[in-house]
Amino acid sequence: MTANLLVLGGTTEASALAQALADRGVRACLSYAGRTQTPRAQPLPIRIGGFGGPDGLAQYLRENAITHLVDATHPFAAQMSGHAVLAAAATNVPLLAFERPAWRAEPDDSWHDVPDMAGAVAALRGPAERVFLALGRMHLAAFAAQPQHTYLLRLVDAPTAPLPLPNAHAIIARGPFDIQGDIALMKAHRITKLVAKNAGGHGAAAKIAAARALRLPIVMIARPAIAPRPTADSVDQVLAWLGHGASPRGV
Ligand code: 3Y8
Ligand code: NAP
Repeated sequence: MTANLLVLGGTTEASALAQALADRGVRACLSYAGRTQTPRAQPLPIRIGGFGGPDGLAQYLRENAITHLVDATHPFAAQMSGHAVLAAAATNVPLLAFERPAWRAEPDDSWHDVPDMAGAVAALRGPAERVFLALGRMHLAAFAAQPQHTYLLRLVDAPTAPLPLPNAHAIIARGPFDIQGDIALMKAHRITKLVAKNAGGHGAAAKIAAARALRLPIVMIARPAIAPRPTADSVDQVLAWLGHGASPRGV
């Protein structure tokens, strides 16, 4: 059977997989939700936009004769991942989640682990600080419950509406980021605390290493639970699952 993949993308891992699949001439399409204005150019055909829930995804799989579904979305894209489990089961299309391991605190780190976004908001109770809220755009409004802080925000696209936080400065930047750049950024803004999702991977890790270098405390948001599914944590494991040898680029 000739493979015909649908890769749910939006991460560094998805981009690395897309390159490996293109290098091997594997027929595949990379899917984006349409959260950003100009997603990174890819070496595979892309599609942009939701499917219309799990049934919509199942219909897409059938109509496009998809043979394999790879969920390479971000660990916090829990709804998409849940829909992928349901649609794969409904259509008997094999599913593999390509996900990166969570970050782990090192001995001298000062992490305040919280279970979810509400926990992160609660963790910011207390006197005014200078907080680097490196969560993107979608969850900013929740932090209006802690207006006493001065916030540094990093967004992929320029905001189209006023920011929901009274004292906030937004920089517009798309990762992956680098440690020296994030150290300089946090120093320039006299950051005293970082709030981050436990995204894992390399593309968002710079700020964690930068906070470590500056000995700053981190409010670390744990990943949401996702229904059980087979997982891989490297491009080569995905290629092996597809019946291909290791990628020629060793990615
Ligand atoms: C639309 C696709 C690639 C993928 C690159 C990774 C790395 C750089 C770091 C910080 C944290 C954050 C955010 C982040 C990173 C990678 C990866 C990653 C974090 C793009 C992209 C899409 C998105 C969506 C966007 C969210 C936001 C989250 C910014 C493309 C660039 C904070 C997550 O404005 C918005 O609506 C943005 C929304 C979901 C989280 C949020 O709640 O706001 N990602 N990010 C995907 C789609 O449409 O399907 O534009 O090219 C992809 C990447 N962002 O190919 O190299 O793999 O994680 N993305 C977090 O991790 O906390 C930034 O500033 O340090
Ligand atoms: P989510 O909350 O899990 O999904 C919400 C809805 O968005 C899904 O039900 C689906 O709509 C649509 N969707 C999500 N990902 C999609 C994809 N790759 N292709 C097509 N439709 C998709 O997702 P999210 O957290 O908003 O993340 C959206 C995208 O940003 C994903 O590609 C993810 O990998 C990327 N991303 C997210 C984060 C983050 O922090 N959440 C970080 C980096 C990158 P329907 O129900 O209509 O199908």
